Amino acid sequence: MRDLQNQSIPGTVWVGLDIVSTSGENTPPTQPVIAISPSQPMTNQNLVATIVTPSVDPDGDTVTYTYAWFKNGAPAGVSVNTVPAANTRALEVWLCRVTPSDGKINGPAGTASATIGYIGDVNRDFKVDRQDLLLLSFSWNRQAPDPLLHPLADLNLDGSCDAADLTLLWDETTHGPTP
Ligand SMILES: [Ca+2]
Ligand SMILES: [Ca+2]
Repeated sequence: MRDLQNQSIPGTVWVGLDIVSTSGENTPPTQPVIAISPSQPMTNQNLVATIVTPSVDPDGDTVTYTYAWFKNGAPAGVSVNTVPAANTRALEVWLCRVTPSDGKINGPAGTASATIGYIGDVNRDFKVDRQDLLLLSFSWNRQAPDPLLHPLADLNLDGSCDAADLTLLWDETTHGPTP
């Protein structure tokens, strides 16, 4: 050990000294809890990753997040919180990984995933059939925020279940399953 003039300090001086490190004390932020909205997306809906429970940094540092999306397990090249509906196809599994950072070190990432469903698949069994039409009839002529309006029965996302949704369903089924 040396003093400020770079002279060696005799061991008798520093024996018993407490050495306090001023580096390496940083603690990473905690793992965030992530959700994808909507949780049961149709092919005409954007995917939005939301932070349900933010990361906490024990040192009080400001936490920033980086987003990485994966489609069927492969990097999708999306690094923001939203995936446009045009990028998604039915049956794809999309996962968002959100990594917190305090500017110096990353904390553990939080993830959420959602499977893309067909327009008109109200019961979410990845087929569009008469069972879905029956469920759609229960929501017929209902408007948000009516709790009996099934969110997957509002096919065109305009807040109600009516003839416009049937028209969209007709288009989807006559042109084949929703891509
Ligand atoms: Ca179905
Ligand atoms: Ca509608």
